[in-house]
Amino acid sequence: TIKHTYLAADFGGGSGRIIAGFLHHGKLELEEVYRFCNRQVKLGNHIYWDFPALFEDMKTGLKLAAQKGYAVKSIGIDTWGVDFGLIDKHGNLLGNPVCYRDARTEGIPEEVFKLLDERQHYADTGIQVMAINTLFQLYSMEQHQDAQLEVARQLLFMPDLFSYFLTGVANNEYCIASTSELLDAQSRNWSMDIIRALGLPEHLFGEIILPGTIRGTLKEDIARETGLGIVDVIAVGSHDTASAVAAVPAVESPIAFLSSGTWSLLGVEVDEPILTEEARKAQFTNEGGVDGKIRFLQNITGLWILQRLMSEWKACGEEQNYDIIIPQAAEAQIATIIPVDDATFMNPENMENALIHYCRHHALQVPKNKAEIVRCVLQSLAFKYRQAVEQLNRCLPSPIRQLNIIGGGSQNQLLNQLTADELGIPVYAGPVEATAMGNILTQAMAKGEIADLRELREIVTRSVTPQVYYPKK
Ligand code: ADP
Ligand code: LRH
Repeated sequence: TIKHTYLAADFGGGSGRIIAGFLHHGKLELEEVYRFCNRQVKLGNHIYWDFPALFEDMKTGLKLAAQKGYAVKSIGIDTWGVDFGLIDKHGNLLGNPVCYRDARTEGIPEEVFKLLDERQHYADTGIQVMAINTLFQLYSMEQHQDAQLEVARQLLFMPDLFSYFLTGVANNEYCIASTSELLDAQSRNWSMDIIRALGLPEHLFGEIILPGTIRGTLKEDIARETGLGIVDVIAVGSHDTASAVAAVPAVESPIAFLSSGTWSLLGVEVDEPILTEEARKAQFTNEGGVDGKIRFLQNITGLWILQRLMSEWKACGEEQNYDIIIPQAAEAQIATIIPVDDATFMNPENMENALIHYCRHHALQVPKNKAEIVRCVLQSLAFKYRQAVEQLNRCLPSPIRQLNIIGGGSQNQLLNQLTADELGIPVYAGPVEATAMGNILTQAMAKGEIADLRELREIVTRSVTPQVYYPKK
């Protein structure tokens, strides 16, 4: 029998994957078709993403799906936030996208807020000021008279860029555009006032399209090369966190989530942006969601620290396994809490050295082995989540009563339990591939198979069984 399939291309900070989704009898079944590494590449003075390799990896996954004989209805793409590529007048990519961890934005927010009033800026955009945001990357390029910026015709965020090279259609999806810090939170369109105040080229910013819009069809050469034929490419919540939040298996209001991967995105879904001084001071952001929703959340350094430690330890010759190290960390005893968002941990040459150095310099008990290091990182994350939830609750009419943890990090049983213990509320863990689910089901919504976000979440709820963790203390 022919299997009708939606394909999600999901690019996270740590890995990318092509996932096939089959929707029948109101349930969604997933199959991982292909997974590949997403690496930061240091070249000269900058850190880049390897866009050509990622594009090739995506095509490999699409080919594999075609070889399986699936009848592919459409493809949706989501990626991490804030990064972008610039296109020239011939439609060529001007350079490899620079990674948000690059040092080019150091000190740039301070420069920008000589031109813009920081309070007013938050009231306008509703976005948590982070140096990694597109606004600061662009302003840094502008300040350095970057040659690419001078000749660029259009800016495409990562999911827009992948879609563009698949279809030839160049536009900007709303959810990912909201991570730029250049949208007006109310009109949900470009803030031309900010763009002009910073002297950025106005023509870079294209048409904003909403999740559920058909971007175009595969270009003929790609259709042939992949063997997929002429298939629609649909704009989904193309910021990975937007797709993940769409697939939270809950319908209670407000939906409280922790999207746990390279980053920890902790917040609630609301109908309108919260643009108060309290929200600004608590460093909450209002990012665009699927079906007109707003994701009111805090960007917290997440499992990045652990990811880096694991890859450093692996580079020392020993294969690393979460299923071994996490139970060891559960047995370890160390009181140290580090501030996970400290700049030290943003992109150190060596994460283990950075962590040990931090402890020594702050008179904290220094972890003696891997298990203690992992324990220290996980309890520091849980501690940070508690602070974030306390701040979140102050911005809401009533405190959240449960937290849904989704994404790869929801497999971390120790972190789930520590989080429940810190927050004093039940934690529901899963699904692991929430992002792919949200991506796929938003395509199904565009194709008329699903009516709205509520129905989308009912399908997720029917398809997965989250693990519950109750607070022990
Ligand atoms: P991203 O989309 O940002 O790349 P993911 O949602 O794929 O992130 O989550 C990746 C994280 O999931 C890893 O950093 C790791 O901490 C965690 N993880 C992956 N596999 C496991 C596992 N088997 N057990 C516990 N944690 C895991
Ligand atoms: C998580 C994420 C997060 C931020 C960061 C840059 O993958 O998308 O929401 O935007 O990457």
